[in-house]
Amino acid sequence: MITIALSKGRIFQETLPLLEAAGIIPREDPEKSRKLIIATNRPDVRLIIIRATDVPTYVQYGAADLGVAGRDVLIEHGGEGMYQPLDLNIARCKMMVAAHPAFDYQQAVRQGARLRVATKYLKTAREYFAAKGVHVDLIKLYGSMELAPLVKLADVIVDLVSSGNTLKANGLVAVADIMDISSRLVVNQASLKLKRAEIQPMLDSFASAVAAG
Ligand code: PRT
Ligand code: MG
Repeated sequence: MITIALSKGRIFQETLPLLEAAGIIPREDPEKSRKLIIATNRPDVRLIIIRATDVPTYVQYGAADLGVAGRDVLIEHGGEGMYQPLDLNIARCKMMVAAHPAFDYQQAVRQGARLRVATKYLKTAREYFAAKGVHVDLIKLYGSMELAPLVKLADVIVDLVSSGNTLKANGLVAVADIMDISSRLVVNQASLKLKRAEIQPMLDSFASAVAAG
């Protein structure tokens, strides 16, 4: 049995065509079903539906053989115990620093001010500001980061931006670009050794489907 870990929403939606290219069709739509284990047309392949941030954990411990996770999530997790053989080029967005327009970020950085940064992405934020020599106090949040500068919890946030609508709706502006984000295929290291005969053809199908755009 091959177990593939996916999260609902954009990752599931954008992984579907890649699964199909590998001849894997889910029996149910996880957006409608409450089942956490979803069978496929292939008796030897099943999907598990978990939170996006939990995907690396299931793959690390071999509870899932394969998974799909954002670069943001993989950086925060650390990526131990898994290979990342393929950038699937899906669920694309940017990791950015954003602030209220009344806060002069560039000037604060030039003056060596200590910045209060609210984010879900502590590791990414810590490394980014350390590399720039900017001193920060990091404030961990679990969501709705855009609120933090509005109520003066933080000077800036580090968050993902795709359309930019969320920043705009909350009157914030992007002030720096940290990195491009997309989702990658992750594979448990032991699974690749022990189940290579089943897994390698899937990797090849995913790779050609990604290359075909
Ligand atoms: O939503 P939930 O709390 O269940 O979990 P999650 O946010 O971890 O999962 P999900 O499915 O929302 O995101 C899964 C992966 O999609 C992330 O790990 C990213 O790699 C990728 N991705 C791509 C995004 C976005 N685009 C994105 N725009 N993840 C989140 N967002 C959020 C962003 O945090 C911000 O709140 O959408 C908002 C901004 O979107 P725009 O379009 O208004 O700019
Ligand atoms: Mg989300």
